[in-house]
Amino acid sequence: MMEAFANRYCQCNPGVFQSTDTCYILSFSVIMLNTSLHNPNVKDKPPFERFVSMNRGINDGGDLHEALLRSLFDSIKSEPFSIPEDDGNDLTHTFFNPSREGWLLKLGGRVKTWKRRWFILTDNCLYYFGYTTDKEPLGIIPLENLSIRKVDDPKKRNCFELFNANCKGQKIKACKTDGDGKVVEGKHQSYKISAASPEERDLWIDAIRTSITQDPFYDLVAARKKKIANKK
Ligand code: 4IP
Repeated sequence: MMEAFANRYCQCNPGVFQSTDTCYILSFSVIMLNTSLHNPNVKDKPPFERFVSMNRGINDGGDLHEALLRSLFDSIKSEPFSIPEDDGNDLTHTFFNPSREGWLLKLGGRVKTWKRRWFILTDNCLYYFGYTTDKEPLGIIPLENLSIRKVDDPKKRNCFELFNANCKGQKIKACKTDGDGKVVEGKHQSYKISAASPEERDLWIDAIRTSITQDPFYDLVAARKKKIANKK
């Protein structure tokens, strides 16, 4: 991780260090400084001069600017590293490295309005957001037991549709955030979605098709529910 961090840091900040090794060593030295300054078991708190001498010659034989070391030292001294608590609500990891992501237009469930949404396909689910920077999705569509096909629409081009092939007329299992910020069940019997081009539509269809999983139990239960409803 430290090596990856050093490589990426140097890529994004060219000219700060002579080599990625410098960044790598300094990063370790900063972690050690954090421990020395803030761990109550360490009695001998290093002064700035010791931090400077620890890092002597690490810039390909040369020294780093004292101003840089000073700002690191002061920053860590005034505030130790803190690792954010995982409260189970942080979805950042979920959306890291998705199978596919991009802008699409989605047709509403009951009110048939087209909305431009940022879609992320990952872990057999399709998520949609208002903006690329949103942390929480507006809606989540688990793809289990759904089907996908190309469809035409009089108003929008390059459409495809997610639907329940075996349980026609039933709502798709999905959730969305309503106007008050509450999470509620989705109301769609199908999701009609429009892509910017036929190529994009086909790429989305292929990616979603690959992500769709089939659970036979789900269909059995749905069929039994339908039978009971018909009897009633
Ligand atoms: C809304 O129309 C939006 O299209 C919603 O999309 C959609 O919810 C609603 O469907 C639809 O009524 P208005 O904004 O014009 O009221 P979004 O949530 O992306 O804003 P979905 O379920 O598609 O997210 P219903 O089924 O809740 O009415």
